[in-house]
Amino acid sequence: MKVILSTSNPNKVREIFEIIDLDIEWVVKKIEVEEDGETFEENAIKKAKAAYDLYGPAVADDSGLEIYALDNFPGVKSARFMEGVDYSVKNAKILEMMKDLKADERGARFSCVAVYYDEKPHVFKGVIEGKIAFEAHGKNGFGYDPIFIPYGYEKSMAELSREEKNKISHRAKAFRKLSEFLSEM
Ligand code: ITT
Repeated sequence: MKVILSTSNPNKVREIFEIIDLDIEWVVKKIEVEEDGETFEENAIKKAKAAYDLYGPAVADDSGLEIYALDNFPGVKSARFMEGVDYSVKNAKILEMMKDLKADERGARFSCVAVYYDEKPHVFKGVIEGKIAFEAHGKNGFGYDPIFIPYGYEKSMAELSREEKNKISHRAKAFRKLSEFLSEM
């Protein structure tokens, strides 16, 4: 079976290939879509449908960080917040915005909505709860991983190995469900 993986983010591609172990011929495509939805689900469906309309059965994800004390910022704007600027600078900016918040006021979560589109959308969701660190740590992963400490851990997501992140992450949870769905088709 051939499936399009629609994303412009090579880190997502790597993680998704590490999570899904199925006999599928993946074709990665970058398709420009305006991500103007109000939810991860709306945007993920939009991305997957755009790929499906062009090439056939397709997978996409929309994901991001939601910080409770900041009204779920950056949320669906996770990729567009300070777009074009290095994540070390974006992460420093978030830490600066949160400098007066105490440990118990730093709750946050990563969400991922993965969509398989084939005539209609099939939607799979994953969330990981945690908190925002006081300093950025770690070099693994990507994006906001250096400032996110998963619940039950004392290190950031960027200090976890790939295998550890892929056991617990929002993306792993969503894509394991998607993988199970594809394996039963
Ligand atoms: P595509 O839309 O082309 O797939 P993107 O990077 O623009 O790629 P999103 O619109 O889903 O993807 O934006 C998600 C952003 O949220 C991403 O750029 C990161 O900044 C952040 N993010 C998502 N998952 C993450 C993860 O596992 N670790 C760290 N940051 C993550």
